[in-house]
Amino acid sequence: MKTNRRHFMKAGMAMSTALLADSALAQDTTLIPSRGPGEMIDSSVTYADRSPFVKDAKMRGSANGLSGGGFTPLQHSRGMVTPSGLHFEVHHSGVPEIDPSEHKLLIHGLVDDEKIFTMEDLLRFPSVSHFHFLECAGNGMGEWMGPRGKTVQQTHGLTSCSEWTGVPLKVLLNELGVRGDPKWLLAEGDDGARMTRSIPIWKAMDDAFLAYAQNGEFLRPEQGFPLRLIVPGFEGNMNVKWIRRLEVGDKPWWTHHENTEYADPRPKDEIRAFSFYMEARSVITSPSGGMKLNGPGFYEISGLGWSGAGTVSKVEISTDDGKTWQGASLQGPVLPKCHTRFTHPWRWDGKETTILSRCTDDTGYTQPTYDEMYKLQGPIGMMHNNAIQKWHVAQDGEITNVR
Ligand SMILES: Nc1nc2c(c(=O)[nH]1)N[C@H]1C(S)=C(S)[C@@H](COP(=O)(O)O)O[C@H]1N2
Ligand SMILES: [Mo]
Repeated sequence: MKTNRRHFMKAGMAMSTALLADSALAQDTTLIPSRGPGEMIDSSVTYADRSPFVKDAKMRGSANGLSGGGFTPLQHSRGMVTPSGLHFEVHHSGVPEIDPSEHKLLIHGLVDDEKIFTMEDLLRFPSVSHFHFLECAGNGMGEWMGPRGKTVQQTHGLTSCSEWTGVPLKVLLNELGVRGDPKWLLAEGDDGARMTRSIPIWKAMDDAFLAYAQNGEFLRPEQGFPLRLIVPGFEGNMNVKWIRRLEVGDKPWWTHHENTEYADPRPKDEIRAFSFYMEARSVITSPSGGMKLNGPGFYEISGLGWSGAGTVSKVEISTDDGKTWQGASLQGPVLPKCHTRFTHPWRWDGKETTILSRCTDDTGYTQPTYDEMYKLQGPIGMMHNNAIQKWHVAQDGEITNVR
């Protein structure tokens, strides 16, 4: 690390001296700013686009009729925020078109006052803004049986991170007054799938909120416009989009998704329902599958760590297939239930190797290996795959998924 920094500083100093002197470099007219005015400001543009030179960061769709969505191109990600237009999507029955002036939210069940809220009503309540990751429990599902995805977009692209703004559930529930012995809250979406999930009331009263905005603007239709539930750190499926109904009750509803897809197999024919937490996980996004290193030398290893149970406390990197580990730098901000960017300086010697990362959160939990996951879930587990990801570096610099 020290030698790298010194190397950079030397190079930087050499550069500034060269610019000061009347050197050949300074004579190079291509370095002298001599550009005329740029394009005129187009007043008809209402939403600006990216540079035409930025072509690679694209969503990868996996549409399969109405059920499907898109994967975030994590290999091109920088920092911790996902641009709204690159946020992954999972829809069980397509994306409904909802006019916010007609959208309503019913809150009923074990409350003193049942009530229907319009969007206008909800926008008048005290709001919060929080950065949180959102991850589908099926992220990396295809990797259970072996390395399948070529790129990190394919292996890990069902996680994204946004700043979400909305009204805390506790504010609304306190406004209506809960009665009896409330234990659970049912959330129902207004799409064809009528996605319905039971949420424990303690979580509703803790940090769950109804979001109407994402990264400073109203939600994208695909993210649940005009209103969605954000249940920080819990499996993506519980973050019900296009939400239209909340019911307070004293037991879970055992809805379709709770009984089937989102229950996890356990040894001895057991099933774990209500997994809730997306546990600590990390992945190296650069260099990652499908990339090629351009010869030996310095590379920055960069990636993302996150935990639905709390805050990332450390990410460790191995550049020798797990024999030795070193702590990565956390770029910050390091926030709870949020993507955390890590970096690690690496000098590749040009030899074949395997690079991997593992994340530990502030509960003390460390991301497991595939062997450890198999013991827990069996080889046919599907959901909640948070195992350590390995990228193989070939002698020619080619990076491949060996997971
Ligand atoms: N109403 C509704 N809510 C939904 C879904 C859906 O199909 N309908 N998909 C769920 C699933 S499985 C996930 S992983 C997240 C994905 O949220 P995103 O599309 O905003 O990334 O939304 C959840 N909420
Ligand atoms: Mo999901």
